Amino acid sequence: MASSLESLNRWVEDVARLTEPAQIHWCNGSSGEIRLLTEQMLASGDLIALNEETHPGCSLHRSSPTDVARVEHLTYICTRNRDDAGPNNHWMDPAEAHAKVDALFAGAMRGRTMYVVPYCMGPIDSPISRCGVEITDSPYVVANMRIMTRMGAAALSRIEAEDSFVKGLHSTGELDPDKRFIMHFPEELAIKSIGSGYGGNALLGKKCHALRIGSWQARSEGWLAEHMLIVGIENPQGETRYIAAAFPSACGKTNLAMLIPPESYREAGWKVWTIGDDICWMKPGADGQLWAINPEAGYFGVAPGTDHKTNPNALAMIQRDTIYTNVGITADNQPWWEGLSEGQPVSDWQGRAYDPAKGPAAHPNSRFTVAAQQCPSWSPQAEAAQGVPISAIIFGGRRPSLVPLVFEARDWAHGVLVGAAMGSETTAAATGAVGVLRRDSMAMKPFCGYNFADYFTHWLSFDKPGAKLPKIFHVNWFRKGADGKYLWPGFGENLRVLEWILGRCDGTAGAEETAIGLVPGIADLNLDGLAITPAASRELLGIDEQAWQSELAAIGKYLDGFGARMPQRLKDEQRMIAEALASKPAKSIRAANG
Ligand code: GTP
Ligand code: SPV
Ligand code: MN
Repeated sequence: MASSLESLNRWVEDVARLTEPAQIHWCNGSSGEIRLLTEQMLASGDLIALNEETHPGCSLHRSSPTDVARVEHLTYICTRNRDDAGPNNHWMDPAEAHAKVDALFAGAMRGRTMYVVPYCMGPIDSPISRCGVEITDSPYVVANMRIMTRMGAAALSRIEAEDSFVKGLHSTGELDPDKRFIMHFPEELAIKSIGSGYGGNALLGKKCHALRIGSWQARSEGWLAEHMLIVGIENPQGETRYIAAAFPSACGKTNLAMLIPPESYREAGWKVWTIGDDICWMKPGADGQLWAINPEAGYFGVAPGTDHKTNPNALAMIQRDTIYTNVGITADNQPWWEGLSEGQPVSDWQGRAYDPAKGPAAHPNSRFTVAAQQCPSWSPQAEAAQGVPISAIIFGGRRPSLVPLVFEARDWAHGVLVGAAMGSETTAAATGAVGVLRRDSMAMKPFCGYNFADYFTHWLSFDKPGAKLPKIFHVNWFRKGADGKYLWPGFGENLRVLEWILGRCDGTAGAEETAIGLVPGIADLNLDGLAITPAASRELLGIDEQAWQSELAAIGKYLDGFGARMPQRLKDEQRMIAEALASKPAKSIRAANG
């Protein structure tokens, strides 16, 4: 069998023949290399220097105004059998997809440099990590990949020693939305992305590899590739436990991963340790627990809303050596976005004079790219080859009504249903309408590289003898009162909910049984010092079982939409809850009555 290096060399030659670059640069990831690349981008206007005194080493990139978010309608899973991609994905026949994009790649790199970017997703020495190579003609993508992944010489050595790697081909092409495609070929471990230079469309290690191709590999190899943050919670006794949480895009993962405990918790000795803010790879260990790594080495976080009050750790980590994309700038050249309490924008994200009538200064999906280590709460365990053991898995989304602040699934299979049934309002992280409620199973609707029905079967399969699985919970920070305002203060205060969750894992926290799961009574949550009325807390924890009956009916319909591949076990769970809601009203409203 040909070695990986031979296969890499051959692929680079083939791509060069097709795309006709002026030169080829193999990235080694060194500091000299990135210094030179940054100078070139500052000279070409790809990057704009920011205030060197307040933000040393920081720069701004303005993307094309038609290229500001992931494009789910142009993202395809190309499997030989259409059913393997499932109703949750756009599908194209692999041969047709290759022909379609190869025609766009022909000559696409003329006059440009083609960068060959070897990278490793996860610590270089971790058995859970996987490698890939991205070929791109965007120096901005190279600079981002250098922050977001372990990129360069060490990754190339690992690739040489292994027998496969993910091949990702990217070109910004003409940035024409009509000539834009994000194609995945899981059976070939390949990605072809053209026509976008933005985020998950272009940084192929992230959503394309670590989730879409990763989830496919995970199923065949017995692990999980998930759209989850990983956070360590250290209690006053000095014990740290790890939680993984799946929220859809722009629904609070980065914020929860870096939360700063409320003052009373800090004084008592609680600490929070950040492992990852977007992606989690989990594998059962010899001890039966799920062990997790963050395959990324940096954060590509949402800028708007990041402030001292909401996410002080994030604000602190982005004061130096950060790439900003599509934010506004102040008169003295500092980055600015909506929600930042200091400074005034003079230019908006498109470089126009700031005019509130023309919209926000920063694009709602504007982002920062920063090395993980710069986060004040960064955990050295993020480098641990074996990963960290997961005690609890949390699902959640933006639900303005119905869904309580927190509830616990009775067991693993119920938890899988809770994840599968997740719904959330859409956000600016993807092109399209914002604020529309849609099902987003496990926050993976845009990212699962295969049929959701098979994915749920895979999740269910972890429940086997000897497994010491995490408990599963659902949270909702976004429930609104009659006045349209959030009922829950969120952000740092979310630790109060995490404390209850960990208390449930220990068996020390109380809960009330309802048809939808175990809900804390008001006395089970620590609400000391919170300016929240008893009526609001009752509303936050309350269950309107009539509304839940319609929700369960909608969930049943959603599951049926996947046809014969949908596991019966999940349908049974749905039916059991629907029946319990219909037959046990007295018990299920206990939480609502406090
Ligand atoms: P992706 O990077 O797109 O996957 O997003 P994410 O899940 O990491 O979301 P992020 O933490 O960046 O939060 C997105 C938005 O939600 C920001 O504007 C936050 O201010 C807001 N947000 C985060 N946590 C909370 C919370 O607890 N309560 C409220 N009300 N808003 C929150
Ligand atoms: C998301 O949309 O979930 C993100 C941003 O984390 S992107 O990298 O564009 O996918
Ligand atoms: Mn994300």
